Amino acid sequence: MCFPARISGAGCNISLKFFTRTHSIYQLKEKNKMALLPILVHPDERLHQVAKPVAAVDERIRKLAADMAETMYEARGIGLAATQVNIQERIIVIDLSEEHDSLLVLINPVITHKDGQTTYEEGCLSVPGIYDTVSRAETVTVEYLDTEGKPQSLDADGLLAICIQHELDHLSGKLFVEYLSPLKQSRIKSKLKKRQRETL
Ligand code: K1U
Ligand code: ZN
Repeated sequence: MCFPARISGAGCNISLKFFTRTHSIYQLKEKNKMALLPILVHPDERLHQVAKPVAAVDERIRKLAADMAETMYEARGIGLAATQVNIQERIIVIDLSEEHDSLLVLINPVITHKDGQTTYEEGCLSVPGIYDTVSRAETVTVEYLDTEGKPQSLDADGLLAICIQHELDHLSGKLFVEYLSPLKQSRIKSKLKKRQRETL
C-alpha cells in the first residue's frame, strides 16, 4: 500500500511522497533470518571504494537491507551505508527513531536538490569514538528506489538531511573526517591505528 505522509520528530521534518510500509523492518524480519555484518573501521582502503548501482531490487537486496538495519541498530547508529559492511552497492538504511520503528531503506539514492547550509557534530560507525563538526546543505531532496523497486522522492531537513548526505558520501567512498584539516585527519588515523594495535 502506498500513501503520502508527513513525519515530524527526532530533530527533522520529512515529506514522504508515496512512502510504502509494505517492506518495513518487521516484514523484512518475518521473511528473512537477519544477520549482523562486520563494520569496516578507518583506516581501511575498502571504505574508499565507489559503490555501483543496484541492478535489480530482489530478495537478495531485501535480505541485505534487513541485515544492514539489524547491524545499524545493534551498533546504536542512525544510519549505515553498504560500503561500511564491504558491499559495493548503492544501498543505505536510516532510522532516527528511538523506538527503531521508522526504517528508511534507500536504494540507488541520488540527491537531486540541496539548499542552505548547516553544521552538525557528526559521528561515524566506521570512525568509532570520533566526533567533529561538519558543514553540509540544510535541506535535500533525494530520489531512490524503495524495497519494492518503486521510485520515491523524499524532502528532508534537520538531522535526516545531514544523515542522508553522510551516507551518500560513504557510497562515494568518502568519510566525514575528510572534511577536517589534514592535521586532524592525521591525528584521527594515528589514534584509530593505535587502538586497533592495542585490541589485537
Ligand atoms: O554512517 C554512519 O557511520 C552512521 C552514523 C550516522 C550519522 C550520525 C551523525 C551525523 C551524521 C551521520 C551514526 O549513526 S554514528 C552514531 C551517532 O553519532 C549517533 C547515534 C545516535 C544519535 C545521534 C548520533
Ligand atoms: Zn559514517
